[in-house]
Amino acid sequence: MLSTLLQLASLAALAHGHGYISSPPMRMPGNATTSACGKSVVADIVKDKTSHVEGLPELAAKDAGYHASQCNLWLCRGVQFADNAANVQAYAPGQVVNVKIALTIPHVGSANVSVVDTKTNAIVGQPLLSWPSGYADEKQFYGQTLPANQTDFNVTIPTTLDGKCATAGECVIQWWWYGTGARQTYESCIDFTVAKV
Ligand SMILES: *[C@@H]1O[C@H](CO)[C@@H](O)[C@H](O)[C@H]1NC(C)=O
Ligand SMILES: *[C@@H]1O[C@H](CO)[C@@H](O)[C@H](O)[C@H]1NC(C)=O
Ligand SMILES: *[C@@H]1O[C@H](CO)[C@@H](O)[C@H](O)[C@H]1NC(C)=O
Ligand SMILES: *[C@@H]1O[C@H](CO)[C@@H](O)[C@H](O)[C@H]1NC(C)=O
Ligand SMILES: [Cu+2]
Repeated sequence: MLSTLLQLASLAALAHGHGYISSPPMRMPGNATTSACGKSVVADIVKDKTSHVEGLPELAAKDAGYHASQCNLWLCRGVQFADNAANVQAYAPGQVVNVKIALTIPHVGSANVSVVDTKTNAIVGQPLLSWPSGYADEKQFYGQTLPANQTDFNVTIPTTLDGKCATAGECVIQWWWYGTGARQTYESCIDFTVAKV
């Protein structure tokens, strides 16, 4: 009985997916994230790469491998740069970059795509794209009328960075989505550099 319940619970957890950046390659956890955030957080994201942030802090707190000073779950779900160092995108100021989102379960809310300073977790300048409301609306999603530009869009690399984000790991492009009714946050990150011109 208990094992059946556990199986059902894990199936539900697997099915409860939401969204992630499918292109360019997003940060996925590896050993550096295990060292910073602990095994439980890594297992959660590996099991479901669309998973939300809420729930992770509680999971992490119970894990001896979690180091709050090194693991900010509210930036890229805590996934560390070192685990994605092989996938750093080199962009030029003004370059148009296509981004694709795998959206598996909708929750209407707000979203933005932003350059984020990884030291401060602050958006650099203005969001590259922003949906103040109406993102991932259930009615549109299940009615197959979700605007294509919510999951396949272009962002333009700012021309005003002036040397900021020149070093790999300094900045990420983060897709951030908050489902208002579900009270769930999704974060997915692209590592990139922009050379100073
Ligand atoms: C990650 O850690 C595991 C277990 O400690 C080890 O076997 C593996 O070689 C490590 N991988 C990398 C890429 O360092
Ligand atoms: C944009 O994303 C950030 C996370 O990077 C979040 O804190 C902020 O509330 C979002 N703003 C809007 C208007 O969606
Ligand atoms: C996205 O597409 C919708 C129509 O599906 C359009 O109304 C809207 O202006 C587009 N938004 C952007 C930012 O291009
Ligand atoms: C993105 O930009 C490319 C090149 O400018 C263009 O061909 C493509 O249609 C754009 N995609 C979207 C979703 O706007
Ligand atoms: Cu949900």
